[in-house]
Amino acid sequence: MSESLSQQPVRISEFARERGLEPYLLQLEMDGLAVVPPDVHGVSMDRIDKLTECLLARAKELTGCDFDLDQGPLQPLSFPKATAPSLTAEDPAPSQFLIQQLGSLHRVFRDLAVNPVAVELIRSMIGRQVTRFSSHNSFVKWQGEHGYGPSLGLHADQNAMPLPWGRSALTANTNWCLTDYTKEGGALAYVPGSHRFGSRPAFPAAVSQARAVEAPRGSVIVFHGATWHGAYPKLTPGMRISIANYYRHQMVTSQEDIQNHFDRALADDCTDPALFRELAGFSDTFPYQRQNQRVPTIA
Ligand SMILES: O=C(O)CCC(=O)C(=O)O
Ligand SMILES: [Fe+2]
Repeated sequence: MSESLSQQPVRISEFARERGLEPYLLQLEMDGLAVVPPDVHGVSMDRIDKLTECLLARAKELTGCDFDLDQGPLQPLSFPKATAPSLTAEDPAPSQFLIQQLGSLHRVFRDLAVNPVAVELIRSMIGRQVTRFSSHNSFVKWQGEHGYGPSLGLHADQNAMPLPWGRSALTANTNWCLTDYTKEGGALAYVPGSHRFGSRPAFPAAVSQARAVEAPRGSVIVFHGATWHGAYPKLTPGMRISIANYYRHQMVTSQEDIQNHFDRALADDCTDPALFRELAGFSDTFPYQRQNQRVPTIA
């Protein structure tokens, strides 16, 4: 290594140092994923209870079905028939769905999206000034043999981006565990260090390299957009609930159109409105919706 490279200081922010984030920054660098416990991210277990309660209420609102944390859905559920013919003779019964646009649902979700520790770790991968929200979703799951099938649904969140991928993340994710994550209970699956391959998952090798991310309720799993991940089927009774607050580089399209369609008054109703506005991209130049450059006129 050249002298100038070897002498480059590792820059860790004052905030990261104060909050003891070095081990998590190092693990993100090495493995492309880190599990951060409540005493480090600072979200109380009361808040985790509140988030869970809001999601169970929203699940009922969307489906009409009652959900119980220990039992799962209390009535049988099916998805509306797809218009295209199914690839498999029999679709497995549904055992999960997404609750979307959480930021508009309740202030507790907006507070979570600007959690300073989560945002610091995400910015360490994407870039401090260029990090934006992509989407705020909840994965709601219950017992079911199939899950994502034999592939475990392994993917990199930045799969859609053209190759080659560089070192910095084009997207990065947080999965807040609102229930315990165990392998049998349908934990996230991931391939340690796969973000350094800089490519999409290679099958079938990826499946045998995958590990369960086991983590107690209240933890947040933070991962790089190039990290190969999926999930194990939920084989145990009861529910598995997470919140995926997903972030992007400002030049990457967002999943949810927060920049143009998010209620500004709601954005101001959270623990850090300035940060929320910045991550929402409200003041970004792109995409513009009208002529935004000066035009000369006859002098
Ligand atoms: O928990 C899951 O089922 C998958 C989560 C995931 O892929 C994500 O949040 O990007
Ligand atoms: Fe993903």
